[in-house]
Amino acid sequence: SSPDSDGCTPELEKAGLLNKTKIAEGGRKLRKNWGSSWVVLVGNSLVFYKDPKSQSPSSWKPGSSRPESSVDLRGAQLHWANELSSKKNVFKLRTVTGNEFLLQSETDSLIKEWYNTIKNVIERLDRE
Ligand code: I3S
Repeated sequence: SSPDSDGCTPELEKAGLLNKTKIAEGGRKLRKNWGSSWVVLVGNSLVFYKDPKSQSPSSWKPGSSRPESSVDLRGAQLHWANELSSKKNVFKLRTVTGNEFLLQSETDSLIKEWYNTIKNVIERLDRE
């Protein structure tokens, strides 16, 4: 049987490294501060962790690392947003609470996969 036969553990959909900056908090604009982030899409949430490569080996404890932040995808909006950055492959995620994030990758195929996967989750939640 699957490890989640009781259906209580949300399914991990995707995980990987992306460049991230938060550009608004509660509708209030923030100064950009790009950084590399380990991004995990699980259940209805996008969860951000520190880039494991930026951590010293001694501080890296598998399973005990806490998320830096997490985003509820219910009611969120997703748009390509190359006009908002000089970087390529940028999309913007806006939560119902007015938090806005830009996510970016130098790898075209990778950013398209992330965009499509997040879009699918948002659309699934819209139908519920
Ligand atoms: O959209 P902006 O404000 O031109 O974004 C750039 C700046 O935030 C810049 O920081 P400082 O203004 O604090 O020096 C960042 O270093 C850049 O990365 C930002 O632009 P990009 O085009 O990389 O999103």
